[in-house]
Amino acid sequence: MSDDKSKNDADAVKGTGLNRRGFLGVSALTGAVLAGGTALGSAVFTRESWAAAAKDAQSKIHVAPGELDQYYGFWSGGHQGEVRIMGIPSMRELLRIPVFNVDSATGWGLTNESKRVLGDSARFKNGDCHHPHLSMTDGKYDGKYLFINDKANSRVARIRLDIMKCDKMLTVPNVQAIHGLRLQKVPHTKYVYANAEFIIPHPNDGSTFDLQDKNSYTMFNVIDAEKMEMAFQVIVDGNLDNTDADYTGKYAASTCYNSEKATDLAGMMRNERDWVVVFNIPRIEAAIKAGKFITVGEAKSPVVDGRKKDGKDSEFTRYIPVPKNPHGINMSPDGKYFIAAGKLSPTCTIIATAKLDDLFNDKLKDPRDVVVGEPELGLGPLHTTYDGRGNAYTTLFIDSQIVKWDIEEAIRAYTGEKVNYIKQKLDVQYQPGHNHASLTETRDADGQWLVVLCKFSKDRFLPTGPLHPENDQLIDISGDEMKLVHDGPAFAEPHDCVLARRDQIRTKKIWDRDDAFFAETVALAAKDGIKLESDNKVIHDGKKVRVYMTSMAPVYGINEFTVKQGDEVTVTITNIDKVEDVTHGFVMTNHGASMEISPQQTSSITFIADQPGLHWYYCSWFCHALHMEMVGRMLVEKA
Ligand code: RUQ
Ligand code: CUA
Ligand code: CA
Repeated sequence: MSDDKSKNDADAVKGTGLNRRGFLGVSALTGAVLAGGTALGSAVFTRESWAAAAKDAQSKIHVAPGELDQYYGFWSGGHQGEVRIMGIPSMRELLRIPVFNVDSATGWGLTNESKRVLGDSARFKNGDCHHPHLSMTDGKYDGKYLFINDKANSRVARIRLDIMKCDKMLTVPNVQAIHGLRLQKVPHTKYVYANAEFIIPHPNDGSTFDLQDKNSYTMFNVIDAEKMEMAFQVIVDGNLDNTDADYTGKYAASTCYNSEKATDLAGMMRNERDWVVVFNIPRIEAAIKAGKFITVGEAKSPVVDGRKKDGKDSEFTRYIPVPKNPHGINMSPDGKYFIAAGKLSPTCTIIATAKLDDLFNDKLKDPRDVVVGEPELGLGPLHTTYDGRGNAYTTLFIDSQIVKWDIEEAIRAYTGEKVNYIKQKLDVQYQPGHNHASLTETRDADGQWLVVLCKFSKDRFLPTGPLHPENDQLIDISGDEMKLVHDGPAFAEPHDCVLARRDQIRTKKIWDRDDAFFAETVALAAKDGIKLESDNKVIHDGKKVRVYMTSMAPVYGINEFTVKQGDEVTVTITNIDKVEDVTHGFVMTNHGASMEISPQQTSSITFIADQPGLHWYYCSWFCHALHMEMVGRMLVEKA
């Protein structure tokens, strides 16, 4: 098949740097991005050839009406701020989980329960999710949590997978822009590893722009996954981009593209090599236990210094030089290798985890001694994923391709042996960022499906005006050859995704009445002497009015209530329906109040009754033949 073609490409890059896409050198990368990705590689498809391939693929991905998908997909919603649940292989969107955004349907960001989760950061209405990851026990998904970063406002959130709601959120102190996020795999997800991308001065008090000063740095952030509190932070040289963890529980590794500590594009591309930074977690834990840490600013979380001092490594970190502005770093499912993608270099760097102990015990002369391979793959390598059969799949942003390559063969080639480690290059449409093979980041990597998140869709869908959807493509990797089987338009901007087998995710059908998600609301009601499952009562407490009611299709427990203009009204509704899928809503017209109340859930919302008059409230989730009639009225008397 395309082995020869691939080889020619690799040779061409190695040699003259001139091939069919030779006009796009490294310096043109940024140009290509700015020009909206003019570099489409050999992606010359015809409608006819595409249609033929699609017909063959159709049978593979067809999930008939009433049938269920094999896998759950969890997609980041990018700067839309949410997480999306997908079915694979149908690529149908099942549900959205609002996290860092405000959601009108569920009332996320509006209800008291969601505001408690959002905490101080409830003042932000935006977020920028990149990396959703599922908690693990012994390197396998355990179905408990999903964690997601917010680059925009430096947060990390946790989603409970049993109810598919965000239940905790943490603003990481003293850093800017949480980007790379991965989880400890072994023995279990005790820690969330979160990279802060941008270097800032400390204290960041408005007195300087200077990044070269020793008080300007960023940190590697480690969060206690169960408590969702800071465990510790590590000061680093340079900046941090992506991260991953190994299968011993001992090491995490992050890419750094700004070893220059530069402030502009040219400066950030000055060095031929930046770093993969490796963190020795047990050593950091030991230092903190021994009280050998500092704190930064007002935050109480322990901080250790992982920077080099006078050219000497700290005990906590090692800096491995890798080319050039590296981006993704991905642990292979056999636990043997961290593979870092070169981005501005056409290579990936293979780091052997078996050599990391020696690296930290200073038994190696050169940190590059842990590098066992550096295959040339194509232009703009960003992320790598695995099929569990020894193959790696790397996205080539500039080439608009996925390259499939054999890891062990690439390692042999590094020793000088003549092997063609490149197995196939497949055009994708267009400019792929992340890719993700089914269960690839766990011991269960099964090599069935590969999702490719393409940043440009161009001509693949009906035109939608200047703003285009992205294109999330599905590739069958179960055979020897990669086959593109589905195009999926997606709204801004799925950065990354994970796939889990459907038996690994177990959700509740209706809420438990003692669920922690609304426990505080229940406790507040108890103070008013209210039994939420049965009581319908209005309590006037000075300028505060608390309305407690039940909902059961198609009626609210309270049909009308009266308040005074300027009162702060809190409506607390308990859905006493026990029927799966019978969700009610509550919308108070002209007050910006809207929320979901699923079976056996309690939800509450607070607003100011600032407009005298009669205001209808109604159920917003279609629940019954008489759903339209599920209404009530609030009378606001003039102050
Ligand atoms: S990073 S396109 Cu935000 Cu995951 Cu690589
Ligand atoms: Cu209750 Cu619609
Ligand atoms: Ca750089």
